[in-house]
Amino acid sequence: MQSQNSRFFSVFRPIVRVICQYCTVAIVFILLFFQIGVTQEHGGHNARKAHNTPPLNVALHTDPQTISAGAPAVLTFHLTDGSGEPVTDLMVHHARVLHVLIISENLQIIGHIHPEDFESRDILAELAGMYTVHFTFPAAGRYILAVDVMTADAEFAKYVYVDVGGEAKMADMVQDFRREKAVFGYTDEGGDRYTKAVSLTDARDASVYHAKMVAPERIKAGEMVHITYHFSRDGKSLTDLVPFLDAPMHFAIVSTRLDGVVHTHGTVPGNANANKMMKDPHTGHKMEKEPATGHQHQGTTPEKFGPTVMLMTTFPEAGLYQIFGQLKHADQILWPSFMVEVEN
Ligand SMILES: [Cu+2]
Repeated sequence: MQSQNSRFFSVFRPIVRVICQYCTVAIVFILLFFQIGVTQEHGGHNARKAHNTPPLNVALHTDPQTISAGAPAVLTFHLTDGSGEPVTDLMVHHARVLHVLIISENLQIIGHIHPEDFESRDILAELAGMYTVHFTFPAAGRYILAVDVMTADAEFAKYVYVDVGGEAKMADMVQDFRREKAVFGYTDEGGDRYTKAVSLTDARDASVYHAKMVAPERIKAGEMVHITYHFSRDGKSLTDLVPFLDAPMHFAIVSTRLDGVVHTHGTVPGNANANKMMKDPHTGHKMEKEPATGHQHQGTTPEKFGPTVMLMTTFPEAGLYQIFGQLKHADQILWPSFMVEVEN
């Protein structure tokens, strides 16, 4: 009986061996798959902590090489990795593949543009890591350009400077600590686009809104601050603000040091109506960045909201900061900007 049994198994032994080999290969594949999945997940959420986060370099080429105030300029950002290879795996975040915030050294002029905003967008060049935007700098002087991108590995905020020549001199910086202001609406160029420079003192052909900002009397460096905005027009609170680039409100926070730009987003208080929410793809995204730099994501955006929008942020150092805001009502884009002093 025993010998018959072993003969029986000897017939099946090669088959069993083959099945076992297949099983081993399958298990190895399954383990590898999970390992890769976990690594990517980890990379996405703790990008800055991961040792293998590839560096990203941004070089700016301008045409013309020397930019003059009032003359159109072509700005091409060349994105490369640590070994000089073009970075081509950019992901769309906040409805754009690459965000450029342009802020003048007097903290009075702002631009917020993207390659997608221009009909001349060149996809082939982008595949070689070259992203182009067009901008007319309205006054001579220094500008900081913040470039925000997101890859599968991490989010990056890079800064470059542009020195603009020409006749039109930049106005002196104004220390304006008013907490209520008239805010001008600029007509959207379609698809959340507004490609021109906006000057805080410039109000041509613009409809008038009213913005009130409430900030703590004393703001300390390194401490989380809650700032509240309230928007109205003709004495009536606005309850039909609409999302702008996948957020209730965008912010660019810059100090007089001109050493960086915090690009962050507002939230709508008491935003609990889940049915009316559009999912923010970055909800729950834990940012592991050096303080005071980069793109921060918070919460979800309802289809209609107002009149209140909240900003939660931390100012890294003592100093004078301009908080440029950007939001949308109907087809009007508003740029409510307020100055705060931060102490140690
Ligand atoms: Cu943007």
